[in-house]
Amino acid sequence: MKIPYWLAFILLFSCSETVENRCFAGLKDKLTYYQEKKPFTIDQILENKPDYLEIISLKKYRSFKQDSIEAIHRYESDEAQEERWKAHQEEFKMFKKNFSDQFSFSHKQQVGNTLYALGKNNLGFWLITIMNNKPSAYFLGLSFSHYYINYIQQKPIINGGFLELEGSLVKIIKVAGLPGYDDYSAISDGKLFRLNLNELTKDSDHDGYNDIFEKSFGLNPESMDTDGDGISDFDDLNPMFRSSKNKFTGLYELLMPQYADTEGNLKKMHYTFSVFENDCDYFHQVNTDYRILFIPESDNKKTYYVKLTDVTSENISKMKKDKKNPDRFYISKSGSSYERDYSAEYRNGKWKLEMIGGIDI
Ligand SMILES: [Ca+2]
Ligand SMILES: [Ca+2]
Ligand SMILES: [Ca+2]
Repeated sequence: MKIPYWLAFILLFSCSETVENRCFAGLKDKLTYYQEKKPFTIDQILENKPDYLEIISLKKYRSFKQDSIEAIHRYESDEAQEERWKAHQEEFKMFKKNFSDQFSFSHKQQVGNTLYALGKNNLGFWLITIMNNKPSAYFLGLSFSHYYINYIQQKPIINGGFLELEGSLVKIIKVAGLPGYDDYSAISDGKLFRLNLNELTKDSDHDGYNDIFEKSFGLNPESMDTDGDGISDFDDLNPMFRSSKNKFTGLYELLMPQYADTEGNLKKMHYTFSVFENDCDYFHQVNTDYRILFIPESDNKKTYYVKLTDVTSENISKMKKDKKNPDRFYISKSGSSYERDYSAEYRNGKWKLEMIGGIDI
């Protein structure tokens, strides 16, 4: 099909976004409010499930309700809870030693020289292995918006060449008046999630992150160094974009959450990421002392995984220019329960931040 010249011109023009409009909000820009997405139906989940996942219906199973109620131990005494905590610490000692607090662990199993466990963190589920003292973690790519994995499973999770997890298909229900709080309900109970271990552990570029992880978050599974800055994806604290130093990276660095890291452990935490949804090039170029990933703002640029799964916890907005003072900008920072609005003025090579508003939910 041939397209007329004038149409080609319009298409070209509308596609070429500039740093200017990726980083600075125009006066005409309306505030975008969080829009709740309609949960998937069972059919939609099954149609969209990853290729490497097989979902089998079980005849005998623990229901979502039974499993989630028993996992809470709500009516247990303090002593019993402490006992349970100690036993868990002991059982997962080897995993804590190798991964510190990067995951919550469950489902331990030993096969030959390899220790297995299921790990969960803010990004999702992981298969954790310690093979001859070498620790690894493989991202499952199963969104917790759709997949619930039982806390208690009688059968071993590793069976032949497969990872087999019992659970349910679920949907998230937002609880009114409790922002950031998700409640789940099962839409189909009694499922066995079966993943081929070879596919799950595949790391085509040998950088230490499995292909599923890289594809889920928009890293390059075929390149050890996605942003080409000479630091491998596994060791790069900002693996998606080259870091740089300028006036505006300085502003974003100032607003990013700060974490205490007295022993320099954050660098070693290869599976702990803070995720920001932002298209601004300056934000992408920040220098950071903990791991970060970025998600595109527009839904059609997002990977399938992050489109479905909310992995962000805090966010920083685009900047807004002051009409009169070229050195003054407005910017906000928000989390699930707060927003802070700042006026930022650049004077003598330094940013001066002043809080000008905000809300607590
Ligand atoms: Ca890789
Ligand atoms: Ca890579
Ligand atoms: Ca790199």
